[in-house]
Amino acid sequence: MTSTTRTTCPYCGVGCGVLASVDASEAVSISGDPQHPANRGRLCSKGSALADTIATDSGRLLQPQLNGETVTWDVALDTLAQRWLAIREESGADALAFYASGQMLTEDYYVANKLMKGFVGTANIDTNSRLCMSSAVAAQQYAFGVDGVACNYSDLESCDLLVLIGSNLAWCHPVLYQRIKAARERRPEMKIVVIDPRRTATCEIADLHLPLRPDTDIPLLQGLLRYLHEQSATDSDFIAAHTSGFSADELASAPDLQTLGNITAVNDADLQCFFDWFAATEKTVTAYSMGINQASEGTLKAGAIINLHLATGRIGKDGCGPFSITGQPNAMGGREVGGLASTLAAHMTFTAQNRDRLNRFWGSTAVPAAPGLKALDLFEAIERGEVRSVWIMATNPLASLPEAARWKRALEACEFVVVSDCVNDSDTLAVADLRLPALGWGEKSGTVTNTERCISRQRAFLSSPGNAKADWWMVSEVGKRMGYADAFRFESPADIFREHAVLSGFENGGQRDFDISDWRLDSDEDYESMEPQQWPILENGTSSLYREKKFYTVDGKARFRPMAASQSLQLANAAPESLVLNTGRVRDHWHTLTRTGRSARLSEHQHEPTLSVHPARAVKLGLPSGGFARVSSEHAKLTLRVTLDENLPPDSVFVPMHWTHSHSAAGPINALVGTERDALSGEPAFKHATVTVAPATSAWQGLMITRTPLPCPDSDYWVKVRGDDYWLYYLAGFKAPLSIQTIWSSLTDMEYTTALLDSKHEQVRFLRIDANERVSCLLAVSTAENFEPPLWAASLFRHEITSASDRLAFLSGVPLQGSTTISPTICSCNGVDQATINALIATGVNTTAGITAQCSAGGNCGSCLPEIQQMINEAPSSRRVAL
Ligand SMILES: Nc1nc2c(c(=O)[nH]1)N[C@H]1C(S)=C(S)[C@@H](COP(=O)(O)OP(=O)(O)OC[C@H]3O[C@@H](n4cnc5c(=O)[nH]c(N)nc54)[C@H](O)[C@@H]3O)O[C@H]1N2
Ligand SMILES: Nc1nc2c(c(=O)[nH]1)N[C@H]1C(S)=C(S)[C@@H](COP(=O)(O)OP(=O)(O)OC[C@H]3O[C@@H](n4cnc5c(=O)[nH]c(N)nc54)[C@H](O)[C@@H]3O)O[C@H]1N2
Ligand code: SF4
Ligand SMILES: [Mo]
Repeated sequence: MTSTTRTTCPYCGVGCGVLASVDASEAVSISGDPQHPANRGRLCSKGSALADTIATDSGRLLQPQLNGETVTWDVALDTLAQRWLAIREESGADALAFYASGQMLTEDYYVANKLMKGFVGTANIDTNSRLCMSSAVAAQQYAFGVDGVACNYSDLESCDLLVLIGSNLAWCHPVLYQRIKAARERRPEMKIVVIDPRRTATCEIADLHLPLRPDTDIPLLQGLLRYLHEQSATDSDFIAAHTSGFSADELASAPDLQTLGNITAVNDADLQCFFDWFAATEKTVTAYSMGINQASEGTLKAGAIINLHLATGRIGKDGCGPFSITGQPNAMGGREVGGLASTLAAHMTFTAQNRDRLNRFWGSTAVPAAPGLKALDLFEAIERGEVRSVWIMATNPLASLPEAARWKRALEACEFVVVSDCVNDSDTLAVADLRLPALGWGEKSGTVTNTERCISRQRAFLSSPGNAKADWWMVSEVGKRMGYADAFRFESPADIFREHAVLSGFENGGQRDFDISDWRLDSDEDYESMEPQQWPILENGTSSLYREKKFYTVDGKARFRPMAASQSLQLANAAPESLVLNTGRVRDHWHTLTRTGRSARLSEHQHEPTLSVHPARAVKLGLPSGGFARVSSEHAKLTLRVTLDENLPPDSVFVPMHWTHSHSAAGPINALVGTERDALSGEPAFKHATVTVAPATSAWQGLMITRTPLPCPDSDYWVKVRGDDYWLYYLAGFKAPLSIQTIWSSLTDMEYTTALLDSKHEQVRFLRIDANERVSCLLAVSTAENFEPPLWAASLFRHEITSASDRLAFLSGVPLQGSTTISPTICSCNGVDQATINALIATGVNTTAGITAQCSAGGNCGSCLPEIQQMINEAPSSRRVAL
């Protein structure tokens, strides 16, 4: 018997509906929910591979642990409650803090915010969303009086001009990207402009790509506003009737087109083309993401985008608007419950009236008067010992915060660190005093809100493993044990959601945009069967904000953000001397690898956290492709493998954010990034660290393949990669070993069975056979510079019993019969690699449809189609460097 559950993908903010089926043998299969309005059955590579990342035993945290010892839930929760009561008694409520996450469900988030702001009595609850979209929040609150996202996904399809700025939608919101691509095929007149220093996979659907110099968005956007004003392409009626703060004087000092070319390094013709399209196209959407938010002037950047839409009246109508694309699955739900230190619940801000209102609603007296500490301020307060205890939930700050190593020391010194997580090996769990095992996706129930304000159910379809519990339950239990039994008497997520919904309407009277109090969810059955639903619901059943041109400011008008304070408007015209380190995402990995790092097929797309460098810059710096580079910032030095990438500007390098200390000697990458942040939102400037790069020559390199994972290898450079039945370790050392034979013993305390010295290739190959005659570990080490890792040998691990010829093949370095050298997987759904696709391109196949027809790549979720297109475009001269 197979049972199928309708649920929602736990990854990105698109919020796709998922059908999860469990058969009699408890095997899980995943497909897209054809009825969900976000995706209509589509899924991307990460969503399609969700079943691979479900783990119930190995790697899971299954019992509460106090100082490394397993304890009962009673001991764990009593200890937490007692410690918090004692610290509050001694040092006041602000000595306590909660660090939450846009990956918590709305119900988890609601109780965490209620506990901290309502009953512990501190606003020190902030979230990893601070690192993600807090600049967009600050910009929207200023402009609209509330943090209300102005668009729906359908606007991305119905607009005539789509500007994607600071967003790599093809990899980060792939299903939205596919929807846009399909819309463009239906309406070829629709134009798409991508504004990103890198030429990303998203550019495959772009009519125009503006590869602007990093952080020159504000001059570009203000220059555009000046141009629109000069061309009389602004909407003066709209400005007069519905906005305040428009300043023509301010625009006079914005750069003109000629100056802009120098500032942004974009050629004049492309700038002119963009400006003309923008001026001429009424139905314009500007969608933005981390290239805008994660900047020292992120709030101003987002404000400059909103200004353009206010000046042209392109908001609150079909196919128009500034669209903040959120990252995490429930960043929007977190905003609704007030999970940021700078907001109260239900889209309320810190006013005396709102505080009083919340105290009365919750039956408390403790709601604080002023905002609490924003993420980085919070960790600084922990460092100073002012915050004495922190509870971290569903986020891995020791990998995701800038200057990551510094917060490791701060948390080690902190009196009482509590971490709730599903896995047992995150960088942050390593420093926790109290570890609380949380239920994960598929095991827990609740709701999430996606980027277009659509609330969907996540439903459990698996039983709870070990002693893991839901996050809302842990928080409620601590609330009860701190003496607030009445306020935390929740029996289920449905109970919590109902309270949250009632609060949204409490004394609202149209003052706050978020009001779902009339949703009919009286019984648990109503909640159980809840369909995905956007808010607000208009009379005609559709959803839209600002349709009535009503904003939530004091005078009901939207506000222009003054730009005079912007430093980047005063930028010198010359290219920066130093290199800019840009960080971001790759297609198949999610954040700090605690989930996608468990899937062999998702790990195949990119094995190592490579440093991408423009070929011209690499020549200047003396960096060979495939060799190593030492990347240094004020904060750290990391060694990374080099990849050449013509799609980068020569003055910047790119490193993916994902690899942590649990996965690589080079992790966390954030050790390099400094804590420079936006003064208004507190969001870190993750995209623009200053680094220097120098070549690093390895003395030896190796590849180890093991059946069971090893502890972190004792080697200068290592990266651990999940394979089907094995783990791969890329290894290198920068000091000459005594002999290459000594390397085996420095990496493992196991004995090898046989080894062979291949002097011709300056290589030693070691092999270990276990008691069942299976290969359990093999290692190839070489002192030669041109070491080719024998990835083909991984196929030995598929065999139950290894034959003598298999062993000989490996030892003699001759690929096994039928095995091929692994090249990076392009299509992770159908397992098609780069070499196969390049071979087809070489035979003359020059369309993505042709490639799909020949080898099925791109035939399932389609996430790889932009990359295949890129390979076709780049053939034959510049292929990506093979492993
Ligand atoms: N595969 C995958 N998808 C994800 C995630 C993931 O981990 N993996 N995470 C999710 C989350 S939480 C988020 S926040 C989103 C992020 O989604 P995105 O914001 O789309 O992704 P990023 O790669 O962080 O950065 C976007 C782009 O900003 C560009 N950029 C850098 N500096 C500048 C600049 O100065 N100006 C402009 N205009 N652009 C610049 C970068 O080159 C990069 O291509 O992705 C979500 N989706
Ligand atoms: N350099 C650089 N750094 C960045 C960024 C960047 O672009 N560049 N982007 C930033 C952005 S936008 C974001 S959103 C952050 C993301 O950074 P994080 O949120 O720190 O990264 P995740 O790996 O998603 O961490 C989530 C943790 O929660 C655990 N978890 C999963 N499900 C549950 C659950 O149901 N309950 C509990 N209790 N735990 C659970 C996971 O195992 C994991 O340890 O990174 C930020 N850091
Ligand atoms: S686009 Fe992909 S990661 Fe995002 S919600 Fe949909 S399936 Fe999940
Ligand atoms: Mo994010």
